[in-house]
Amino acid sequence: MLSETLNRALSEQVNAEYYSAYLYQAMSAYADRAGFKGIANWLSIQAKEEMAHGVRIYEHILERGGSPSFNDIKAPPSSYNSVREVFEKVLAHEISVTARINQIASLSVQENDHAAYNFILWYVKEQVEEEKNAKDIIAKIAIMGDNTGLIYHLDMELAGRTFTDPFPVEAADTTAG
Ligand code: OFO
Repeated sequence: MLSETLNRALSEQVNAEYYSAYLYQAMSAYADRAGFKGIANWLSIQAKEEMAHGVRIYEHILERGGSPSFNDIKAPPSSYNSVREVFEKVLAHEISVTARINQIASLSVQENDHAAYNFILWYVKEQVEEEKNAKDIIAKIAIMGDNTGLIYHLDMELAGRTFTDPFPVEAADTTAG
């Protein structure tokens, strides 16, 4: 059974994951309008992944006998000045999400809740990947500078991203993270 504190922290994280989805969908709309369809695709798939992250936490709360709470999801910024700014904001956002996830991991340890700790470790690992992905794209953009032709090359590369369910096994096995 989840403690009230962890129930609240996990419910807030569901909200944060949904906000991440909302944020990346807004960024995707900006990229689409700016003519970068591939970057829009990458961000839209990122938004879908964030929804899946949120749903999985929601499921864990229920599996543990908790009660998910639902709060307002704040509106994300919708205007950006450049693709570089978008990805710098993706990285800054992911760093803030990592801090939230680490806090839940610490809370699980404090409360001696091994199931919650085991569950949240998947997210700890995921955040390493999320930050690395954003950093890699920012590094590429830094090399490209203001060369619009090269940005279109990045656009074509990011057009190739496809959605993969982050929890294909866990969805069938409710004891897994
Ligand atoms: Fe849910 O991983 Fe990004 O925020």
